[in-house]
Amino acid sequence: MKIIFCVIVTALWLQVPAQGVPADKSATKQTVNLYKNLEKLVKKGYMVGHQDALAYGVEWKYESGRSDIKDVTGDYPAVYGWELGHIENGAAVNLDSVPFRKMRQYISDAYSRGGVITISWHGDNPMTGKSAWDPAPGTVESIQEGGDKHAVFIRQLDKVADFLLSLKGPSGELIPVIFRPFHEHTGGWFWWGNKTTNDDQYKGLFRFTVDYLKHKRKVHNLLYAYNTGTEFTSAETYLERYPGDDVVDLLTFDCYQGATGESDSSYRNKTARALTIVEAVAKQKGKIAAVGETGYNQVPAEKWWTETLAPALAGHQFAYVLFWRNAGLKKKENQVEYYVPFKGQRSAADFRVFYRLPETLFQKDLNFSMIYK
Ligand code: BMA
Repeated sequence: MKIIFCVIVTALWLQVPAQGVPADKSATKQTVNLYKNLEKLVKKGYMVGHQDALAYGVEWKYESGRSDIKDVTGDYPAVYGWELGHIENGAAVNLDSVPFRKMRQYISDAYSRGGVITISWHGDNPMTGKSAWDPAPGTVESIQEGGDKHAVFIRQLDKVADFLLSLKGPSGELIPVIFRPFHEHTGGWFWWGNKTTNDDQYKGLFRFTVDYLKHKRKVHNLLYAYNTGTEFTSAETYLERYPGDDVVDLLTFDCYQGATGESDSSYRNKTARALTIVEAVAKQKGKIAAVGETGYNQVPAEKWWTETLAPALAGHQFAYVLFWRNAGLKKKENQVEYYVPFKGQRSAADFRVFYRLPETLFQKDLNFSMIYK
Protein backbone atom coordinates (compact mmCIF):
# COMPACT_ATOMS: atom_id res chain seq x y z
CA MET A 1 0.00 0.00 0.00
CA LYS A 2 2.74 2.36 1.10
CA ILE A 3 4.71 1.59 -2.06
CA ILE A 4 1.69 2.24 -4.28
CA PHE A 5 1.12 5.54 -2.49
CA CYS A 6 4.76 6.58 -3.02
CA VAL A 7 4.58 5.65 -6.68
CA ILE A 8 1.42 7.70 -7.16
CA VAL A 9 2.84 10.71 -5.32
CA THR A 10 6.10 10.53 -7.29
CA ALA A 11 4.22 10.22 -10.57
CA LEU A 12 2.08 13.25 -9.74
CA TRP A 13 5.11 15.21 -8.61
CA LEU A 14 6.95 14.46 -11.85
CA GLN A 15 4.00 15.77 -13.86
CA VAL A 16 3.58 19.00 -11.98
CA PRO A 17 5.93 21.60 -13.39
CA ALA A 18 7.91 23.65 -10.89
CA GLN A 19 6.00 26.86 -10.20
CA GLY A 20 7.42 30.16 -9.16
CA VAL A 21 11.10 29.35 -9.43
CA PRO A 22 13.55 30.52 -12.05
CA ALA A 23 15.96 28.07 -13.65
CA ASP A 24 18.86 29.64 -11.73
CA LYS A 25 18.50 28.22 -8.23
CA SER A 26 20.74 31.01 -6.91
CA ALA A 27 18.73 33.81 -8.54
CA THR A 28 18.56 36.98 -6.46
CA LYS A 29 15.44 37.76 -4.45
CA GLN A 30 14.26 40.42 -6.92
CA THR A 31 14.79 38.02 -9.84
CA VAL A 32 12.75 35.30 -8.13
CA ASN A 33 10.08 37.90 -7.39
CA LEU A 34 10.04 39.04 -11.02
CA TYR A 35 9.50 35.45 -12.11
CA LYS A 36 6.64 34.91 -9.65
CA ASN A 37 5.03 38.21 -10.54
CA LEU A 38 5.23 37.50 -14.26
CA GLU A 39 3.44 34.23 -13.62
CA LYS A 40 0.72 36.12 -11.77
CA LEU A 41 0.40 38.93 -14.31
CA VAL A 42 -0.05 36.51 -17.17
CA LYS A 43 -3.57 35.98 -15.82
CA LYS A 44 -4.30 39.70 -15.78
CA GLY A 45 -3.14 40.71 -19.25
CA TYR A 46 -0.01 41.24 -21.29
CA MET A 47 2.64 43.90 -20.83
CA VAL A 48 3.53 46.06 -23.80
CA GLY A 49 7.21 46.65 -24.45
CA HIS A 50 9.40 48.71 -26.76
CA GLN A 51 13.04 48.33 -27.77
CA ASP A 52 15.29 51.31 -26.91
CA ALA A 53 12.15 53.12 -25.73
CA LEU A 54 13.91 55.75 -23.63
CA ALA A 55 16.97 56.41 -25.77
CA TYR A 56 15.42 57.70 -28.98
CA GLY A 57 12.36 57.73 -31.22
CA VAL A 58 11.51 58.93 -34.68
CA GLU A 59 13.39 62.23 -35.10
CA TRP A 60 14.65 62.61 -31.53
CA LYS A 61 17.48 61.26 -29.41
CA TYR A 62 18.39 61.27 -25.71
CA GLU A 63 15.69 63.59 -24.38
CA SER A 64 15.22 62.93 -20.72
CA GLY A 65 11.86 61.34 -19.83
CA ARG A 66 10.77 60.94 -23.45
CA SER A 67 9.50 57.87 -25.30
CA ASP A 68 7.42 57.65 -28.50
CA ILE A 69 4.85 55.52 -26.68
CA LYS A 70 4.63 58.20 -23.98
CA ASP A 71 4.24 60.96 -26.58
CA VAL A 72 1.23 59.09 -27.97
CA THR A 73 -0.41 57.71 -24.80
CA GLY A 74 0.96 59.75 -21.90
CA ASP A 75 2.40 56.55 -20.45
CA TYR A 76 5.60 54.54 -20.74
CA PRO A 77 5.72 50.97 -21.96
CA ALA A 78 5.84 48.29 -19.25
CA VAL A 79 8.76 46.40 -20.79
CA TYR A 80 12.00 48.00 -21.96
CA GLY A 81 14.16 46.18 -24.48
CA TRP A 82 17.92 46.89 -24.73
CA GLU A 83 20.66 45.55 -26.89
CA LEU A 84 24.26 44.64 -26.03
CA GLY A 85 25.78 44.20 -29.51
CA HIS A 86 29.39 45.54 -29.53
CA ILE A 87 29.78 45.36 -25.77
CA GLU A 88 31.85 42.24 -26.50
CA ASN A 89 34.47 44.51 -28.15
CA GLY A 90 34.68 46.83 -25.18
CA ALA A 91 32.91 49.56 -27.19
CA ALA A 92 31.34 52.53 -25.40
CA VAL A 93 28.25 52.49 -27.64
CA ASN A 94 26.19 49.59 -28.96
CA LEU A 95 25.71 48.66 -32.61
CA ASP A 96 22.79 51.08 -32.80
CA SER A 97 24.88 53.89 -31.26
CA VAL A 98 23.32 53.80 -27.79
CA PRO A 99 26.00 54.56 -25.17
CA PHE A 100 26.15 51.76 -22.59
CA ARG A 101 26.54 54.39 -19.87
CA LYS A 102 23.17 55.90 -20.81
CA MET A 103 21.62 52.44 -21.19
CA ARG A 104 22.59 51.62 -17.61
CA GLN A 105 20.83 54.77 -16.39
CA TYR A 106 17.67 54.09 -18.44
CA ILE A 107 17.56 50.56 -17.06
CA SER A 108 17.83 51.82 -13.53
CA ASP A 109 15.13 54.50 -14.10
CA ALA A 110 12.71 51.91 -15.49
CA TYR A 111 13.48 49.42 -12.71
CA SER A 112 12.66 52.01 -10.05
CA ARG A 113 9.17 52.50 -11.44
CA GLY A 114 8.53 48.78 -11.86
CA GLY A 115 9.43 48.42 -15.52
CA VAL A 116 10.60 45.05 -16.81
CA ILE A 117 13.98 44.90 -18.56
CA THR A 118 14.85 42.54 -21.39
CA ILE A 119 18.20 42.39 -23.17
CA SER A 120 19.22 40.91 -26.52
CA TRP A 121 22.74 40.50 -27.86
CA HIS A 122 23.66 40.77 -31.53
CA GLY A 123 27.30 39.98 -30.70
CA ASP A 124 29.95 40.03 -33.42
CA ASN A 125 31.04 36.69 -34.85
CA PRO A 126 33.86 35.59 -32.48
CA MET A 127 35.59 33.60 -35.22
CA THR A 128 35.65 36.13 -38.07
CA GLY A 129 35.32 39.38 -36.12
CA LYS A 130 32.56 40.38 -38.53
CA SER A 131 29.02 41.18 -37.43
CA ALA A 132 26.37 38.92 -35.85
CA TRP A 133 24.99 38.54 -39.39
CA ASP A 134 27.99 36.48 -40.52
CA PRO A 135 26.93 32.83 -40.54
CA ALA A 136 30.44 31.58 -41.33
CA PRO A 137 30.70 27.78 -41.29
CA GLY A 138 32.63 26.45 -38.34
CA THR A 139 31.95 29.38 -36.02
CA VAL A 140 30.36 27.36 -33.25
CA GLU A 141 32.95 24.56 -33.44
CA SER A 142 35.69 27.17 -33.14
CA ILE A 143 34.30 28.70 -29.94
CA GLN A 144 33.50 25.44 -28.14
CA GLU A 145 35.81 24.30 -25.35
CA GLY A 146 39.01 23.19 -27.10
CA GLY A 147 38.25 25.31 -30.20
CA ASP A 148 40.82 27.87 -31.32
CA LYS A 149 38.44 30.81 -30.75
CA HIS A 150 37.16 29.63 -27.38
CA ALA A 151 39.20 32.25 -25.55
CA VAL A 152 37.77 35.00 -27.78
CA PHE A 153 34.23 33.86 -26.93
CA ILE A 154 35.05 33.79 -23.22
CA ARG A 155 36.32 37.37 -23.44
CA GLN A 156 33.04 38.33 -25.12
CA LEU A 157 31.00 36.64 -22.40
CA ASP A 158 33.07 38.39 -19.75
CA LYS A 159 32.13 41.79 -21.20
CA VAL A 160 28.46 40.79 -21.21
CA ALA A 161 28.74 39.57 -17.61
CA ASP A 162 30.48 42.80 -16.53
CA PHE A 163 27.60 44.85 -17.91
CA LEU A 164 24.88 42.67 -16.39
CA LEU A 165 26.63 42.82 -13.02
CA SER A 166 26.88 46.61 -13.26
CA LEU A 167 23.09 47.06 -13.24
CA LYS A 168 22.30 48.12 -9.70
CA GLY A 169 19.18 49.39 -7.95
CA PRO A 170 19.12 52.11 -5.25
CA SER A 171 20.21 49.76 -2.46
CA GLY A 172 22.98 48.22 -4.53
CA GLU A 173 20.86 45.20 -5.43
CA LEU A 174 21.26 43.75 -8.91
CA ILE A 175 18.53 44.67 -11.38
CA PRO A 176 16.79 41.60 -12.83
CA VAL A 177 16.99 41.18 -16.59
CA ILE A 178 15.23 38.85 -19.01
CA PHE A 179 18.26 37.83 -21.09
CA ARG A 180 17.45 36.71 -24.64
CA PRO A 181 20.72 35.54 -26.16
CA PHE A 182 21.16 33.76 -29.54
CA HIS A 183 17.65 34.67 -30.67
CA GLU A 184 15.96 33.81 -33.99
CA HIS A 185 18.21 30.76 -34.15
CA THR A 186 15.71 28.89 -36.33
CA GLY A 187 16.70 31.14 -39.23
CA GLY A 188 20.08 31.19 -40.96
CA TRP A 189 21.14 34.87 -40.78
CA PHE A 190 23.05 34.94 -37.47
CA TRP A 191 26.26 33.05 -36.70
CA TRP A 192 24.35 31.02 -34.07
CA GLY A 193 21.50 30.27 -36.50
CA ASN A 194 20.50 27.02 -38.14
CA LYS A 195 22.84 27.52 -41.09
CA THR A 196 25.89 27.21 -38.84
CA THR A 197 24.69 25.16 -35.88
CA ASN A 198 22.89 21.86 -35.69
CA ASP A 199 20.43 21.30 -32.84
CA ASP A 200 23.02 19.87 -30.47
CA GLN A 201 25.55 22.61 -31.16
CA TYR A 202 22.90 25.26 -30.50
CA LYS A 203 21.86 23.60 -27.25
CA GLY A 204 25.51 23.31 -26.27
CA LEU A 205 26.16 26.98 -26.97
CA PHE A 206 23.15 28.06 -24.92
CA ARG A 207 23.97 25.73 -22.04
CA PHE A 208 27.63 26.72 -21.97
CA THR A 209 26.68 30.40 -21.87
CA VAL A 210 24.23 29.99 -19.00
CA ASP A 211 26.68 27.81 -17.11
CA TYR A 212 29.53 30.31 -17.59
CA LEU A 213 27.46 33.31 -16.51
CA LYS A 214 26.02 31.48 -13.51
CA HIS A 215 28.98 29.53 -12.21
CA LYS A 216 32.09 31.34 -13.41
CA ARG A 217 30.80 34.90 -13.26
CA LYS A 218 28.15 34.49 -10.55
CA VAL A 219 25.54 36.40 -12.53
CA HIS A 220 22.29 35.69 -10.70
CA ASN A 221 20.04 38.50 -11.87
CA LEU A 222 18.87 36.81 -15.06
CA LEU A 223 15.81 35.06 -16.35
CA TYR A 224 16.69 33.29 -19.59
CA ALA A 225 14.53 33.45 -22.72
CA TYR A 226 14.55 30.75 -25.39
CA ASN A 227 13.67 32.65 -28.58
CA THR A 228 12.92 31.13 -31.97
CA GLY A 229 11.61 32.72 -35.15
CA THR A 230 8.14 31.76 -36.42
CA GLU A 231 9.17 28.75 -38.51
CA PHE A 232 7.80 26.15 -36.08
CA THR A 233 4.50 24.38 -36.69
CA SER A 234 4.10 22.29 -33.53
CA ALA A 235 5.33 21.94 -29.96
CA GLU A 236 7.89 19.39 -31.20
CA THR A 237 9.35 21.69 -33.83
CA TYR A 238 9.31 24.65 -31.42
CA LEU A 239 11.39 22.59 -28.99
CA GLU A 240 13.85 21.14 -31.53
CA ARG A 241 16.70 23.33 -30.29
CA TYR A 242 15.43 23.79 -26.72
CA PRO A 243 18.44 23.61 -24.40
CA GLY A 244 16.59 22.35 -21.31
CA ASP A 245 14.25 23.29 -18.51
CA ASP A 246 17.19 23.93 -16.20
CA VAL A 247 18.49 26.84 -18.33
CA VAL A 248 15.29 28.48 -19.61
CA ASP A 249 12.59 30.59 -17.95
CA LEU A 250 10.70 32.20 -20.78
CA LEU A 251 9.52 30.63 -24.00
CA THR A 252 9.41 33.22 -26.74
CA PHE A 253 9.42 33.72 -30.49
CA ASP A 254 9.88 36.62 -32.92
CA CYS A 255 7.22 37.30 -35.50
CA TYR A 256 6.97 40.26 -37.88
CA GLN A 257 4.44 41.32 -40.43
CA GLY A 258 6.53 41.23 -43.59
CA ALA A 259 7.33 44.44 -45.38
CA THR A 260 6.73 42.67 -48.67
CA GLY A 261 2.99 42.95 -48.71
CA GLU A 262 2.05 40.25 -46.19
CA SER A 263 -1.66 40.65 -45.48
CA ASP A 264 -2.99 41.58 -42.06
CA SER A 265 -4.86 38.29 -41.84
CA SER A 266 -1.73 36.28 -42.64
CA TYR A 267 0.16 38.02 -39.80
CA ARG A 268 -2.80 37.62 -37.46
CA ASN A 269 -3.09 33.91 -38.18
CA LYS A 270 0.62 33.10 -37.91
CA THR A 271 1.01 35.06 -34.66
CA ALA A 272 -2.07 33.47 -33.06
CA ARG A 273 -0.97 30.02 -34.19
CA ALA A 274 2.56 30.46 -32.83
CA LEU A 275 1.26 31.84 -29.56
CA THR A 276 -1.17 28.95 -29.13
CA ILE A 277 1.72 26.48 -29.43
CA VAL A 278 4.14 28.37 -27.18
CA GLU A 279 1.50 29.08 -24.56
CA ALA A 280 0.66 25.36 -24.34
CA VAL A 281 4.33 24.36 -24.03
CA ALA A 282 4.83 27.03 -21.35
CA LYS A 283 1.85 25.72 -19.35
CA GLN A 284 3.04 22.16 -19.63
CA LYS A 285 6.58 23.04 -18.55
CA GLY A 286 5.67 25.62 -15.89
CA LYS A 287 7.49 28.35 -17.87
CA ILE A 288 6.35 31.78 -19.05
CA ALA A 289 5.39 32.56 -22.64
CA ALA A 290 6.10 35.91 -24.32
CA VAL A 291 6.44 37.48 -27.76
CA GLY A 292 10.16 38.29 -28.00
CA GLU A 293 9.86 40.79 -30.87
CA THR A 294 7.14 41.80 -33.23
CA GLY A 295 5.83 44.68 -35.32
CA TYR A 296 4.91 45.97 -38.73
CA ASN A 297 7.54 48.37 -39.98
CA GLN A 298 6.16 51.91 -40.33
CA VAL A 299 2.70 50.61 -39.24
CA PRO A 300 1.07 51.44 -42.57
CA ALA A 301 -2.40 50.21 -41.51
CA GLU A 302 -4.37 52.82 -39.56
CA LYS A 303 -6.16 50.29 -37.34
CA TRP A 304 -3.35 47.73 -37.14
CA TRP A 305 -3.37 47.75 -33.33
CA THR A 306 -7.01 46.93 -32.72
CA GLU A 307 -7.83 45.05 -35.90
CA THR A 308 -4.70 42.98 -36.48
CA LEU A 309 -2.42 42.83 -33.44
CA ALA A 310 -4.90 42.77 -30.53
CA PRO A 311 -7.09 40.04 -32.11
CA ALA A 312 -3.97 37.93 -32.75
CA LEU A 313 -3.02 38.14 -29.07
CA ALA A 314 -6.52 38.00 -27.57
CA GLY A 315 -7.34 35.15 -25.23
CA HIS A 316 -3.74 34.00 -24.81
CA GLN A 317 -1.80 33.87 -21.56
CA PHE A 318 1.65 35.34 -22.03
CA ALA A 319 3.74 37.90 -20.19
CA TYR A 320 4.57 40.52 -22.79
CA VAL A 321 4.90 41.60 -26.37
CA LEU A 322 7.94 43.66 -27.39
CA PHE A 323 7.87 46.00 -30.38
CA TRP A 324 11.18 46.60 -32.11
CA ARG A 325 12.97 49.90 -32.25
CA ASN A 326 11.84 53.30 -33.55
CA ALA A 327 15.08 54.01 -35.38
CA GLY A 328 13.48 56.49 -37.79
CA LEU A 329 15.60 57.22 -40.85
CA LYS A 330 18.73 55.03 -40.85
CA LYS A 331 21.05 57.18 -42.89
CA LYS A 332 23.63 54.54 -43.71
CA GLU A 333 21.08 52.16 -45.19
CA ASN A 334 18.70 54.92 -46.31
CA GLN A 335 15.85 52.99 -44.69
CA VAL A 336 13.09 54.05 -42.36
CA GLU A 337 12.39 51.75 -39.43
CA TYR A 338 9.83 52.10 -36.62
CA TYR A 339 7.26 49.80 -35.05
CA VAL A 340 5.23 51.96 -32.69
CA PRO A 341 3.54 55.21 -33.64
CA PHE A 342 4.93 58.62 -32.81
CA LYS A 343 2.78 61.73 -32.44
CA GLY A 344 0.92 62.31 -35.71
CA GLN A 345 1.75 58.89 -37.20
CA ARG A 346 -1.24 57.38 -38.99
CA SER A 347 -1.89 54.60 -36.43
CA ALA A 348 -1.47 56.82 -33.33
CA ALA A 349 -5.20 57.19 -32.59
CA ASP A 350 -5.70 53.44 -32.85
CA PHE A 351 -2.70 52.86 -30.56
CA ARG A 352 -4.51 54.93 -27.92
CA VAL A 353 -7.51 52.60 -28.23
CA PHE A 354 -5.10 49.66 -27.90
CA TYR A 355 -3.61 51.35 -24.83
CA ARG A 356 -7.06 51.44 -23.20
CA LEU A 357 -7.90 47.78 -23.82
CA PRO A 358 -8.28 46.01 -20.47
CA GLU A 359 -5.73 43.33 -21.37
CA THR A 360 -2.84 45.68 -22.30
CA LEU A 361 -0.54 46.62 -19.44
CA PHE A 362 1.63 49.72 -19.61
CA GLN A 363 3.78 51.36 -16.94
CA LYS A 364 0.88 53.02 -15.09
CA ASP A 365 -0.71 49.59 -14.59
CA LEU A 366 2.38 48.47 -12.66
CA ASN A 367 4.65 49.63 -9.88
CA PHE A 368 7.83 48.44 -8.22
CA SER A 369 6.07 46.23 -5.65
CA MET A 370 3.95 44.48 -8.25
CA ILE A 371 7.04 43.46 -10.19
CA TYR A 372 9.99 43.14 -7.81
CA LYS A 373 8.46 42.45 -4.37
C1 BMA B 1 17.62 45.07 -36.56
C2 BMA B 1 17.57 46.50 -37.10
C3 BMA B 1 18.98 47.02 -37.14
C4 BMA B 1 19.61 46.88 -35.75
C5 BMA B 1 19.49 45.47 -35.20
C6 BMA B 1 20.02 45.32 -33.78
O1 BMA B 1 16.35 44.51 -36.56
O2 BMA B 1 16.79 47.30 -36.24
O3 BMA B 1 18.96 48.37 -37.53
O4 BMA B 1 20.98 47.22 -35.81
O5 BMA B 1 18.13 45.09 -35.25
O6 BMA B 1 19.36 46.12 -32.87
